Amino acid sequence: MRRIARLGLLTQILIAFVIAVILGVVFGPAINVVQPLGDLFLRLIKFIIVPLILSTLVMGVASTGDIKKLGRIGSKTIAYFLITTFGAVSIGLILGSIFSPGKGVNISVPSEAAPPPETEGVINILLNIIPTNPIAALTEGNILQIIFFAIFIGLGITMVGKKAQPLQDFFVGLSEVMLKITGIIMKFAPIGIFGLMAPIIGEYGASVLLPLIKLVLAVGIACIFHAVVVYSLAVKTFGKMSPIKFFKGILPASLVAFSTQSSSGTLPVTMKSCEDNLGVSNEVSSFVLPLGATINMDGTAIYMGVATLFIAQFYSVLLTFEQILLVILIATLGSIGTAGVPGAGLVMLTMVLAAVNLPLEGIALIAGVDRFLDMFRTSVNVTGDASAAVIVNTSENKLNVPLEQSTNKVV
Ligand code: DAS
Repeated sequence: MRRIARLGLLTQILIAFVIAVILGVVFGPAINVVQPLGDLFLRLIKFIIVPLILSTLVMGVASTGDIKKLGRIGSKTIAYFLITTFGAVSIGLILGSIFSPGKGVNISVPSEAAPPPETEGVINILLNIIPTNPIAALTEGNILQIIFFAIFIGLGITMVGKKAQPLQDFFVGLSEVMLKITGIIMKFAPIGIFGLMAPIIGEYGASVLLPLIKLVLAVGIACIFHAVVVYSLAVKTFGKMSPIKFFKGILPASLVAFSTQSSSGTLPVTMKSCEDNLGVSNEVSSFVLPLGATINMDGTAIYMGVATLFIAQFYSVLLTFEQILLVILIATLGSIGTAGVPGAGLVMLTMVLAAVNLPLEGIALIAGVDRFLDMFRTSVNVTGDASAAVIVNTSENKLNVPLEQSTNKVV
């Protein structure tokens, strides 16, 4: 047991997933006795969603620094982040519907999952984002209204500056506490995922896992498509840089991100690659890249799009157009709150599922392959941050070395 405890969390989840499949096949529906372990894990996840989103989102927005600094560079950076993230989740949804990885599995929605919300048209959905009572939004767990509330609190802190420092310190402290609690809860994840997965396998057989292979393929292809198409067009059009030069220059960081699954952990390599290989000035890279590693997660947004469709298809739930719009909105804004650490996207996915009332049990399905999905999404997160740095750098005419003379050595 001690040896397993030393293994990385995602490896432990993988082991738990395999054991769940084996015991589910061996014992069949009788394995249902372990279901309470899964229910306990789901309740713990639901318990942290609201305070985690609120604190990390306020922190993410407030971390953009003082409003004066936000000015020209900040507004360009954040505009680019939002546009590419919006595009990313849309690409994820398009490829998720083309691949339909979860289709063909006849699993009914677990009885305790809440009924789908009455969707009252696009205009009302957008109006309902604004909470008439933020406290009620928090107590009801209204995800979109919490995101709206958190973003405005973060902007308010940035605009007020020094006087709001105690409030910012409070949210910094709260986000640290919530991330610590998330870490504690995630230690229970292997057992929880075992308790969720084994009954599904026991009930429906191991064939329900086949769609997971399609899910990894769908996320991988969506990530590669987004990186190659969107970032090539962006760096060529706005960064005045050859896409070949861009991808060659950022490759070291993309590979480190793929193997560590951590944007924050890759940040030093991202900054060095941008400055040494892509001619980005230190002034731009030291503002854009740390901000990007905190709030710009295109790969995670793609993953949220594909995974949400996968779970809806898996449980044969047809999402309405308005719900799809909701997913795009929440994944775009919610990815701001995703931490640049391994597995963060899986926790934030619960926020999207909760908003469109999809069964959170779907998290257990995905958890077993989440490590592989995280490799792709983190690599895209980092590559997207670098594309923003190149574009902002060019628009600020901050090229510290004329591109044709910039060193071609790859760090
Ligand atoms: N692993 C996260 C990152 O470091 C992304 C995620 O989990 O979605 O960017």
